[in-house]
Amino acid sequence: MKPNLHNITLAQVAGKTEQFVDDNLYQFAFAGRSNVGKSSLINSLLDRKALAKVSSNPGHTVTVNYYNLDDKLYFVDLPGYGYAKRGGKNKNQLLSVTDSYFTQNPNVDLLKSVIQLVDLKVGPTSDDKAMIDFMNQLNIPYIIVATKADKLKKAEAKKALMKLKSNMIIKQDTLIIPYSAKTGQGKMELLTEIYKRAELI
Ligand SMILES: Nc1nc2c(ncn2[C@@H]2O[C@H](COP(=O)(O)OP(=O)(O)O)[C@@H](O)[C@H]2O)c(=O)[nH]1
Ligand SMILES: [Mg+2]
Repeated sequence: MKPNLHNITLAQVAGKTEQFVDDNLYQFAFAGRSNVGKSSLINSLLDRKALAKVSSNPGHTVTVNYYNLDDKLYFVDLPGYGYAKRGGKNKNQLLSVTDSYFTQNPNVDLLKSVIQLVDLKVGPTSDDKAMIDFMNQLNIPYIIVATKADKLKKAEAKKALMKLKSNMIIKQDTLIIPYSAKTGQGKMELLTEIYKRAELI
């Protein structure tokens, strides 16, 4: 059964390893650089205006946030990476929380997929490539969501998608979904895919 999206709670805010959620629900983690449209994507998927804060201060979140969807699965909002303005100590903390979610998390086997965001127009940045490479190495399944698709004309969007599909760093047969939080493009496809992978439909 699909989750009732009226029943969503921010179940846990984890700033360190010991705070990672420890129960048996499947998890889907959302990863991407700051400003790629991650908060907008989560809000759009869940029909909320401001569940995940659309930040005017990029890179501010240094916690792993767990949204419980009707006790059926978790959406896990990972910190945005790759924002140069927040260098030094903060950047390290940012990387280490995300890193430990994958490497020091006893429940990582419940992670069904990472929803990896890439700006469709911009393409994968060096930080995106590092993240994708990291997932390839750890054998973590992922879906690429190409954000802000509405910013491109149809022909341009098609071209950008082809380019993304042929990007060597992205594992072959990876699902790539163009998305717009503005128009709702890609929303049904992504939600359906998540529910399938969570064995809810
Ligand atoms: N045109 C367009 N703009 C978007 C879309 N998604 C996000 N944005 C804008 O991109 C900026 C960053 O969005 P946000 O969701 O806060 O990104 P985050 O830092 O990755 O969480 C904001 O100004 C959003 O309004 C989209 O689908 N289309
Ligand atoms: Mg955000």
